[in-house]
Amino acid sequence: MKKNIAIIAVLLVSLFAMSCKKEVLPPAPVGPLPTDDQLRWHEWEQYAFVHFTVNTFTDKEWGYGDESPQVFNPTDFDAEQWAKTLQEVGFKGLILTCKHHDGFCLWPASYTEHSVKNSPFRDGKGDVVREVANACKKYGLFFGVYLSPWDRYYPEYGKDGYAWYYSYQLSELLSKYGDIAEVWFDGANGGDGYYGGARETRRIYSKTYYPWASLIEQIRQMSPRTLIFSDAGPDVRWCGNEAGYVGLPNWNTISIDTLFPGQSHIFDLLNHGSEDGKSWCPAEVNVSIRPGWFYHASEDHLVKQPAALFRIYLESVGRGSNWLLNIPPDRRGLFHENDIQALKGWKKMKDELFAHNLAHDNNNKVNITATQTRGNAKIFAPENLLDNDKETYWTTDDSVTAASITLDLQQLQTVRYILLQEYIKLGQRVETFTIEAWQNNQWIPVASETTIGYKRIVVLNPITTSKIRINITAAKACPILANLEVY
Ligand code: FUL
Repeated sequence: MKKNIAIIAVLLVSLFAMSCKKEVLPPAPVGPLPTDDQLRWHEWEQYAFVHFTVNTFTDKEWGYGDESPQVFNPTDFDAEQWAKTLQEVGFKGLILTCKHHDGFCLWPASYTEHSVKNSPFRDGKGDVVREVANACKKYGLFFGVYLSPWDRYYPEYGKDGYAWYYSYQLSELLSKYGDIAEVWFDGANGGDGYYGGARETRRIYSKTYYPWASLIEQIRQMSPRTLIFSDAGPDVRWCGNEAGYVGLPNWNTISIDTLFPGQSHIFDLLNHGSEDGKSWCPAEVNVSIRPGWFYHASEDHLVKQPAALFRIYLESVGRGSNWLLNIPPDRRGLFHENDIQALKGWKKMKDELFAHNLAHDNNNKVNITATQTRGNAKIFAPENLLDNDKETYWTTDDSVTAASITLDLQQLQTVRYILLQEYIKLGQRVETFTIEAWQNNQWIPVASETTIGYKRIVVLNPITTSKIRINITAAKACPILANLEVY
């Protein structure tokens, strides 16, 4: 009896002690944070840009604005062919040039005759924007719009009467075509143009000529979930080049109050972002699958091949940005066979290289450990890096900004890629990290890197090893990692 009482007393005391034990709290957020819509944006990773207008038929890159709407005459237009192709290769959406610099509108826009309504397309009754928006919906893709601020057709461009016209066009696109996921504001402003017959050079200062603040406000009012892209964000920024890469380091933060669309000389800043930036404004990498943005038959043999596309993927998505790949339809109004073949080749290559995640190999019972875990709590343990759940993570105590994770693969494997993801909901933190591989009873350095962000794919010289060690060497605050994959 006495013995039983003693056991019960011990149990009660330990239960009491356990309940008194302080709950280990998650780290506090650091720096600017992504909004829910920006988090959704990060998950898109790759999507298509579609440049299509009179230029497709005049073989130009920049229409002057004097093109007859009659030239716009795709013989076999099929937006579903675009959407189906994109869906098959894992692209998440499409952004269409509803109006490029030439001012020709792909929808029957009000207050202008310069549109599809005066073209032979569907006998002047067609609406390319509608057909593309519907095709996207059918194939589960998001739809976004590019509306060139520069308009080489419109007589009032460069004068006072343009702002309302542009804002009206924006309202048509935002109100008639269902959900608009992203609005793309181009920073290009070349100067000369047709301008209703004036045929002259009109220079504007982008910062003050376009009413950016009220245009942004208009989008927020009409379509609060639409993300706004420009050189200056506010939601997504340009990556500073059209060559298909974002820089290293790549910070998702930048001070957008110092930027405006159409600025020059800030390419480097856009390419890298800034660690102490005051806004979350990640970079989007826009690049064309062909040398030009519009279709030219003469470039049919210059379509980027799967290996080139894969490299761009690694240098955009693999560096924590999104990839906006332009695929220009031809004069039939279809994606060209060569472009489709290249896209499918890229998909196959990516799927094969990332087919087998060595860090998730259950048969081998991989083992993961960390030099430090926040409060020694299970909810913050390194195992969270391997559980396929982006909401769970490994993190350390607040005082720790350098720590290592070791992944024991339990057998020799050849490793080529290491994929890491930060838990960006609590801010981008990691400044530098290194990777080592276990060989001949010692750790061999195999990579020395900077930022991680939403996703980082580190390309290694293939190395045969049984253990990988990731050392976070500096961070803005305690590191928080949500995912680790090894290929
Ligand atoms: C540039 C434009 O001038 C090109 O024609 C193209 O639209 C590209 C995406 O942006 O600024």
